[in-house]
Amino acid sequence: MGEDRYESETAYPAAESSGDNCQSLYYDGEVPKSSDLYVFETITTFPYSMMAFCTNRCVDNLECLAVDICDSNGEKSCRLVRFLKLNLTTTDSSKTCRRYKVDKRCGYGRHYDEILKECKPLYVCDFETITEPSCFLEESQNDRFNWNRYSGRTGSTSTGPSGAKVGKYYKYIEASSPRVLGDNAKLVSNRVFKDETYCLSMYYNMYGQTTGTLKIQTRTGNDTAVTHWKKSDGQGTKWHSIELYLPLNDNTEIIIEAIRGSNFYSDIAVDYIVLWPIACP
Ligand SMILES: [Ca+2]
Ligand SMILES: [Ca+2]
Repeated sequence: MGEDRYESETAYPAAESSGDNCQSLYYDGEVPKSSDLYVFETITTFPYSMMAFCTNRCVDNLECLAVDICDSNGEKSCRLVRFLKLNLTTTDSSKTCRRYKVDKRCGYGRHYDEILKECKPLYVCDFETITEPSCFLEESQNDRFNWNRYSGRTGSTSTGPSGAKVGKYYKYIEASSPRVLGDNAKLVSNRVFKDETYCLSMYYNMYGQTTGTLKIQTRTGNDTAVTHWKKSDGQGTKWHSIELYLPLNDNTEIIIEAIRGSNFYSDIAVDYIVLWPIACP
């Protein structure tokens, strides 16, 4: 039923002026109607052409990464979405929206800047490949040990994630011997950033009775590092997400640091770390 209902969208003619705009979105699949998406505008009044209407409000909007066309009980709405969250697929067609992503053909790991009208790097660390050109973080040598790139459940019971949040691989600190209380591992940025607004989004998992601390810092030049976010102790088995405003310039380094707690139940994992060249929601 869900599929058929939406087929009729093509019957709504795009407005004359928006024909080209509609071409810049492509159908990406179904997503749940209710979710923790960052919807920054929802339009419930159904205009003569929902698709064209929504598209017009999305194109030339730096924040708009997708338009969702939703339909429940014959009532249509659309929502403009930024910060696309992952793992949204659902099999319940009564609770889905059709997602149209903005298609600027910048290629993987790049983002179209609607203001500058150019493709810019979208910094992504997904850890799916050992060499990851889009990743802006690397292992620090200025700490006690390195993060592990890993897939599946970590070696110790009752600590660590059961698998990656996105894809197959993630990075984590292995808290077992020889690690001791206070041992730290840092991921540090290896790029020069522009003096612009950035938002860092990240999934993290801090499962374990004796979990230590995970923090996100920036350091400008030789200044003391500034802590922007910090979490300590066990946070349950689930992956959590954060979005964090980071003030960056061409002299700023990003530091993601995990610190081992009092016992080996202290695996800390991260996945799908993205640095967005736009403001946080
Ligand atoms: Ca991953
Ligand atoms: Ca290290």
